[in-house]
Amino acid sequence: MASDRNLTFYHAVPSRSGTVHWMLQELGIAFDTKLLDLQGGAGQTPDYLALNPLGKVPTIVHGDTVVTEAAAICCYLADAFPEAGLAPALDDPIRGEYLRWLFFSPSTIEPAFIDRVRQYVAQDSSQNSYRDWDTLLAMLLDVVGKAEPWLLGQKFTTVDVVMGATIRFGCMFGILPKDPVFEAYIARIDARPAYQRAQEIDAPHFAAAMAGRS
Ligand SMILES: N[C@@H](CCC(=O)N[C@@H](CS)C(=O)NCC(=O)O)C(=O)O
Repeated sequence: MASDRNLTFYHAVPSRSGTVHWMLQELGIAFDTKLLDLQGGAGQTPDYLALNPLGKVPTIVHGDTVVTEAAAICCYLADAFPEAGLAPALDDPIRGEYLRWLFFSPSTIEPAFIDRVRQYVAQDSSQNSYRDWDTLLAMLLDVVGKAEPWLLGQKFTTVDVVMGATIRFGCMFGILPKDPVFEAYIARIDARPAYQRAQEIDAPHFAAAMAGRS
């Protein structure tokens, strides 16, 4: 396993990299943050594009390994730092369920959110990775409703970071309904010290970004 001393996190506030920041705080490891001014073009420099050709955040560089895509980064970090216990072992039968929900968030929920915001409804639901909105929503309410208290059971895992951040985002922006099932799960996330730490560290950057927008 590579050392945690050589971990650089490319971040911008507010953005999806907040999910990775929360994950890093859950791991409790040392890392360097490079805060990018995306509006100022910091994502489009040749050096950054060599790491992330889309010029987006998040990206991490861990030793010689570069990882982009928020869910992939969280999955990588959980395996790279197993002592934090955020990923089931490779031979644990629950690993299938674990990977399923890690991928479900970016590949199934996020496209549904985008279609919903754009008010796009496909004529043929087989074209959608998420089937259709009502089916997806019922599925999310079912899986989050069964969390006891976390999505894979008693133990908090990376699935709660990735799915939790997505569900939180969906509720915050009114894409998901204000359902008590979602609200109770988000309240459990908000109570986590690691989540609060990430929020506190990002708060001044958030305030500066908001001031710049007004
Ligand atoms: N699929 C990527 C999406 C990353 C993404 O869209 N990042 C946005 C912030 S939320 C970004 O960097 N936007 C700046 C830009 O496009 O210039 C992931 O999940 O990490």
